[in-house]
Amino acid sequence: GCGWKAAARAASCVAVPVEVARHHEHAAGAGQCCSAVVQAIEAPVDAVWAVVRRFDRPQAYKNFIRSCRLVDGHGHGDGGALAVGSVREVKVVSGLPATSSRERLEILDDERRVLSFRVVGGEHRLSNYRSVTTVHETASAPATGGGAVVVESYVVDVPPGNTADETRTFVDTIVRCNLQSLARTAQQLAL
Ligand code: A9S
Repeated sequence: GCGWKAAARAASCVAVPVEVARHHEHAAGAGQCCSAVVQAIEAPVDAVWAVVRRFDRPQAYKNFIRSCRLVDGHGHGDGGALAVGSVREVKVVSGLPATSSRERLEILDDERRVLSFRVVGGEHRLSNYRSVTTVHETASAPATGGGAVVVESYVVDVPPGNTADETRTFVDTIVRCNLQSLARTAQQLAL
């Protein structure tokens, strides 16, 4: 069971198709926790998705990431085309209990606007982190040329010495920061 249903209720203005909603239903095993964050964005859905889909450029909106490079898998060495199996290595800004993270692209669905990645290594405390990000269209405000809602859900191991609540608080904070920054980035792009 996961925070997806509560998140969906919070985003009651958006109709999420079942085939997209099911991506947010994480099965958290023993010693894991999961949650979801919802962010409304006053920008066209295409502008938001254009930023989110760039698995090779998370630093475009994730302020905790200093740099990123594709290291492995499909999509590496063929001009950088993004495909499931691509692996990125991100370097983290100082001040966090982490220095790097290695992440594999699990889903990139341009039609339904779904991106998912999984942590496969690195120096940090979020083992087996997996997230799903979906972008949805909302009733458009004419002045802003459209509106979007982003839903980001995740599942992760609870690190040794921490509780599930502490882990959710930590990760929710990072995800909320990322999605607020995504909103600013997409709004700039749409101007
Ligand atoms: O990058 C994301 O989409 C989401 C999160 C929660 C990333 C977390 C992180 O990259 C840090 C920001 C460095 C925090 C990882 C993998 C571990 C951390 O401790």
